[in-house]
Amino acid sequence: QKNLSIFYPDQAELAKMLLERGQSHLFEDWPDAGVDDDEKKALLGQVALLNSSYPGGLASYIKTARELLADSKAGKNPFDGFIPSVPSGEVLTFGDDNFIKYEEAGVRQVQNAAFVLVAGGLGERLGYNGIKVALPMETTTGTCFLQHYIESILCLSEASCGQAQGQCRRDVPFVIMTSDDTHARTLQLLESNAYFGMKSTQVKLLKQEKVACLADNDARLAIDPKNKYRIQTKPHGHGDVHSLLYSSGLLREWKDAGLRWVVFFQDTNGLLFKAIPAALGVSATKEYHVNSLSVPRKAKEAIGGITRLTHADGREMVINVEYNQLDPLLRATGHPDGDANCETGYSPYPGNINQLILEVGPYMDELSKTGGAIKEFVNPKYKDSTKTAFKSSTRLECMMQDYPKTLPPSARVGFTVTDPWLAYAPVKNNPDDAAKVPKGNPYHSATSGETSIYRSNSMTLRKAGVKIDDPVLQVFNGQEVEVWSRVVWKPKWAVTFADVKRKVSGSSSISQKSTLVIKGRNILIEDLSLDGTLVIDSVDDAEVKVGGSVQNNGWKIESVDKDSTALPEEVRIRGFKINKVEQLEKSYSEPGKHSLKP
Ligand code: UGB
Repeated sequence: QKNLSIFYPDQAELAKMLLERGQSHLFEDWPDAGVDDDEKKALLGQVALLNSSYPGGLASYIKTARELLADSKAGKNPFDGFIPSVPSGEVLTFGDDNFIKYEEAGVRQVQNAAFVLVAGGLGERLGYNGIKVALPMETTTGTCFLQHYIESILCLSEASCGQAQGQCRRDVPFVIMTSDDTHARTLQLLESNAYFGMKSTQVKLLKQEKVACLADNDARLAIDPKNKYRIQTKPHGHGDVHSLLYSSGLLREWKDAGLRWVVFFQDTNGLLFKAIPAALGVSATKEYHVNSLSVPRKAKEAIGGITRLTHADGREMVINVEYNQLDPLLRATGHPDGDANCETGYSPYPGNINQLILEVGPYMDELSKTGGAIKEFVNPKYKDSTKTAFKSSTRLECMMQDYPKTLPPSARVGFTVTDPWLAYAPVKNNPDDAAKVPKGNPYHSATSGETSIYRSNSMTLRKAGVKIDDPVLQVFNGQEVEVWSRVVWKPKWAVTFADVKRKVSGSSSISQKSTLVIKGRNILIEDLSLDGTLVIDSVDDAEVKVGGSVQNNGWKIESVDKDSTALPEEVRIRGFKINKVEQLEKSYSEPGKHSLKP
């Protein structure tokens, strides 16, 4: 009370609100006014930020926290009364007529879409010191994730309006959600690379704030152990993206501009754009309000399972059940084997990869009601079975894929499943944890992230008629992976399977030891026999026919020691490096028709 006089009126109001909600401990043992006043005001400044960045403010946060902590203490099952079953969705087979039809429909929709990357996570599981979007997606070219994402969006939007970039009806908006952990470095990556070719005005960074930590079951806010005038904070989860899009006014802007789709994606999936056009096509054709892109999931794989939940009272929803909850839910509802593979070798529940496509109109309507608040959860680690004290402070969390939980039954919520190799290769696990992944399950590591890109590209070329050797098995950082020919192309060469098919003809072959890097736009592969490395580039208005026989010592993929500090972290976490021994490298800088036939 005696300190209230030092605060501005709005700060004093906030302090009173906290006192009324059982938070007097925050102000306990404070010296009299006149001592540490700046620090005391700084605490209230922090409280104001925590209050304004949470839908409903801190009062609502504390109320929800008390309810969820009570449920957790009582051992209440969040799925109480719900029976899980396998939902049906649109299953795509890469390259067949249906896939191509959806891809075409999806490309047409891109100019009506906004893209949103959630990149606020630091990636504790990966243990990498930089931001994940700056990691090379593959080390053949060293292209980082963010560059690939931006180039893919630009090329898709160009394909969508059928005109050169800059002449499109509008620039497709691209939003990146950052956090204190990633914001400055993401901005720096963009600025030092001229936004990878995107207009800086096209890119918006929205920073998520952390939320207050909770010290006990009464939801008393935890004091920062390093500073008694601060509340300890932790990330609230990727679900914040919805309230940020709403509170920033961007969603309204997009709706007013006539945009129809918001496409969400995560930080380290080098394959995601392979399936985005087809998934957008599914959204448009089926008029889905929510479309969740998914892949066949191995039992126990650390990705959520898309599940139909049916309640005795008639409620029903198709929703992600997070990987740590699927097994207990199944066991509690008559599936004694829990999270297990079925006869296909995969879990019957499709795997959620958090690539969501939401239709703007219904999304805006929903957020106008909720303010973007997403159903939260709390996961306290208790000291003992009495569940009266925590080992360390906890906080409320939310996930972006829980958005449909508040939707009415009339909402059209669907999902699209793609081939397992096509669209998902995240980089999430550090080498030691990845090496412990059960045999046959994806590693989700830097090693598998990169080798999966070569596999996906090689299989795509195979589907387009190129003869590609089978892969060999190799072990890097304790993980056995298939090593395919290192085939990489820039999005401007191909963003759809139709692009690949148009640019590949005749009878071509690529040996397993080979590397093919295609950088130019109009490179036509025709009767090429590659056994070595070929890197080919051209200006946009050149057309280059590439054929004949290319043979050289190529680029070799070589094991490295993950503990060798002489190597950069980006290399160590994948357990191999590319030794560039010999290559044929050609670049065509003049417009017109060219031919390469060594
Ligand atoms: N992220 C944020 O932007 N802010 C945050 O506060 C936290 C994360 P993780 P997770 O597809 O592989 C999700 O940590 O949460 C960003 C789904 O819940 O990599 O364990 C972060 O930068 C799961 O169902 O994943 O699991 C990153 O881009 C499954 O789909 C993204 O959020 C799984 O991803 C995901 O964060 C998956």
